[in-house]
Amino acid sequence: MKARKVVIAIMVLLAAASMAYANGQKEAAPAADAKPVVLRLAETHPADYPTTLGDIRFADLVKERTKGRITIEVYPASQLGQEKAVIEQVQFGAIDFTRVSVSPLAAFVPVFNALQLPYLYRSEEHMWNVLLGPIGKELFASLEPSGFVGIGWFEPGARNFYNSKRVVSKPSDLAGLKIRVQESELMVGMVQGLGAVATPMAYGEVYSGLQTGVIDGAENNWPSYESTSHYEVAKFFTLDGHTRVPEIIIASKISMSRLSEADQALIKQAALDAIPYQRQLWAEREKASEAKVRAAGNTITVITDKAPWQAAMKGLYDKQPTSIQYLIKRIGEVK
Ligand code: BDP
Repeated sequence: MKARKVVIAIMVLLAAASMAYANGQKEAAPAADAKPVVLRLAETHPADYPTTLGDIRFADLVKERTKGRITIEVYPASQLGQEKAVIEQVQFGAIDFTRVSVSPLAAFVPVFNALQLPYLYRSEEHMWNVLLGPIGKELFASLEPSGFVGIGWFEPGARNFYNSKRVVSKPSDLAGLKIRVQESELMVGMVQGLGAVATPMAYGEVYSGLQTGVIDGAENNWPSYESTSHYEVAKFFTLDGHTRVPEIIIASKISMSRLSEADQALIKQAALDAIPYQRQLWAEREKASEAKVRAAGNTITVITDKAPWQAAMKGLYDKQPTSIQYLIKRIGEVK
């Protein structure tokens, strides 16, 4: 009888000890003996641009929350390459993270075209409700088979046409102008629909393209138009707000798979937590850039009636495959 009680007591003690060990292991594993990790993030914009500052906030949060164990080095100003080449390197795990426009990413994962159609969102708020809701999550998941992990979104502002030749106040004014677009088939289609000549080109080549006359114009938001000095060589700006092309932070699936589950979750959370800061900086920079361009005396044409622009781009919607048509419908239903 006594011996049986002793055996039971020992078993209970052993079970308790092994549970305590397991719990301790769970909590201690990521922090205690894991080695320091240094990862790289590629950014196309200069060091003081809102997306770059958002990337740095993300990196700081990761550093702080891992007590310095994981460092993410942010490389601004296309130091690691132009967006398309960087996305390829992220796919191979040669670069760990990048913040890019969804436009070149859609060349790798075409379902992302659904996020960059012209006049898709009713407002900035509508876009954010899409990105942070179920559709945004599904799109993150759709990146994985191609070797990417979606971790965050940043504010892109609305894009507008600009050129060095003339005032553009209706779509037909664009006829024959050579307009640079991002490296995206959809953007080529959009500009062709407007009757202009679409020239896909990396962002970093646009300034010299405008200066040498290889292209007549391009399209972008206020901060990009200003920070690249495109406004100095293409002085006619048309506020038509044709697209909002979300900015996204992606990680390499190869790089992420080398980290513990807990670290992967921490990184994803840090990217989401950097969003409000970037949005705040964006709002400020958008105003500052507009003020600088206006002060420079550029010709700004405000489009109040967007109907002819929307009509010219309708064909693009009709051309989309059913998977995208389905998403467009769901995006329209988001409040
Ligand atoms: C800017 C995006 C940047 C793109 C660029 C472009 O922030 O990621 O590379 O447009 O037009 O607005 O290529």
